[in-house]
Amino acid sequence: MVFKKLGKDLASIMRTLRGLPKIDKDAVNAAIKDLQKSLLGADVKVELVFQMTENIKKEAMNTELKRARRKDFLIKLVHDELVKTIGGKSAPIRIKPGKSNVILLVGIQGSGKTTTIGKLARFYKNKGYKVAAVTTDTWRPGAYEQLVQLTDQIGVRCYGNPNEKNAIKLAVKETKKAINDEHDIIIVDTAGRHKEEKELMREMEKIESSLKPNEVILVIDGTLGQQAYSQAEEFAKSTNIGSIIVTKLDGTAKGGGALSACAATNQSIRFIGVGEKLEDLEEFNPTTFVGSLLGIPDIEGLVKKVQEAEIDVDPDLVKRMMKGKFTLDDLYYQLKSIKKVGKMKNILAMMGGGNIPEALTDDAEKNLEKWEVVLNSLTQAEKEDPKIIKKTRKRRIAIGSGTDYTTINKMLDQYNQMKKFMKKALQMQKKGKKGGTGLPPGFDNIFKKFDGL
Ligand SMILES: Nc1nc2c(ncn2[C@@H]2O[C@H](COP(=O)(O)OP(=O)(O)OP(=O)(O)O)[C@@H](O)[C@H]2O)c(=O)[nH]1
Ligand SMILES: [Mg+2]
Repeated sequence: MVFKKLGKDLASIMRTLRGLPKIDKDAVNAAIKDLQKSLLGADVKVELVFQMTENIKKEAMNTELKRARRKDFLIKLVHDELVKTIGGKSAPIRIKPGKSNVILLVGIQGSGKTTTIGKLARFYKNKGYKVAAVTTDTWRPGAYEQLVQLTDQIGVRCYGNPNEKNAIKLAVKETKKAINDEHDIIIVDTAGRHKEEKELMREMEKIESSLKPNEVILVIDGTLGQQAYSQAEEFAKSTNIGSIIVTKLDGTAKGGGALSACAATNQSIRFIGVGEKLEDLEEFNPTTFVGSLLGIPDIEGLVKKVQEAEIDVDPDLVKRMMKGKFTLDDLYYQLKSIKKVGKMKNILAMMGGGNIPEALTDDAEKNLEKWEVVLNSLTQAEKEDPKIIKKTRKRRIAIGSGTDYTTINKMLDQYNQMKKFMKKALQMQKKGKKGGTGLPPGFDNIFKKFDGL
């Protein structure tokens, strides 16, 4: 199993934290100590481990929390630091539709390039693309046969010529053939061995400049651990590395080191190899990956819960909303504020009144820029009472803002929907007030702060 030891250690730290009645300084220190031990055990660089745990320590007790539980907050901190360390956001390979996309794989001898080409070809074929493989390896005995044997298993065509000894000529000629045969994705294998490393790098450089691939992927052996960093640096000097695939993570305890070292080169890790078979390739998504390591199935839910609980609610807006007042300006500024829709959704969710229609908030966020232009053409009276915006006013606004009726109508429509939603929420609260506060817990707390409400 991949990352068996690290996963076991991290899950155990999480279980301990979740079981504690209260998080205090001692609990944080104990968790940090265990975290350091498990990361160092997975070959993550010492400096990196200390930097990560220092960040967690600094924030864990010092951050003033609004509504989130400190326990959840600490788990989120650990999660966020781990995600950051192994690569941040995931980034899949960009495949341009209707074109022949050339992907070039480079890496040192035995890193797993040829095997990974078979795996990638299978991955993309299963997604419905017409895939081809090309070999340009003139050094390894039987390199062509190896790739043919792999691609035959999945019915993917392999281009190559074992009699051609010039790798650059081979690359250009065979890739051209694959393009003429209208393949969507052409994955090109390169040599890992050469008479000397410098020459290998020069060959890679030349192949890259003649093929102009959409993406150059560096294949790195995961068993290298943190040494992966210097290898990635070396390749980056001669080729335009776009991303990395880390292989052999199934048989090593140094996976944490390999992933964090690759992430430190500022390249995205696109896939990981987790076995010798063609199906042993996984798309790499740091968030999901860390989630599974921590052993909390709904870690994303927990992270979101903490984020939402910590969103600042503008007391003035809430006051106005409670009085049934809500202008176009309010809508606009709330959507524009840092957390945008999240913030608005949060306020509305706390007011109760059912689910907020997704389209409402999503469209609003998308159209924000256009709205800004429209709003600049409105009078204050129109902003405060958009009901008065009828046909002639709309005409004036459309001309003044250089937008069209559809944009104006859409904005008004969304405003009306939002207002209707709030009205319903307020009614529900009033009903509830007879028997109790009627306010959901989060809302209750916010309103305790305001006079006269
Ligand atoms: N366990 C495991 N083995 C792998 C993985 N990927 C590749 N291998 C094995 O690693 C060895 C080398 O793989 P190749 O694909 O031939 O490596 P290469 O980079 O093409 O090697 P050269 O062409 O000689 O440079 C083979 O025995 C593969 O089966 C993986 O994710 N897990
Ligand atoms: Mg090979």
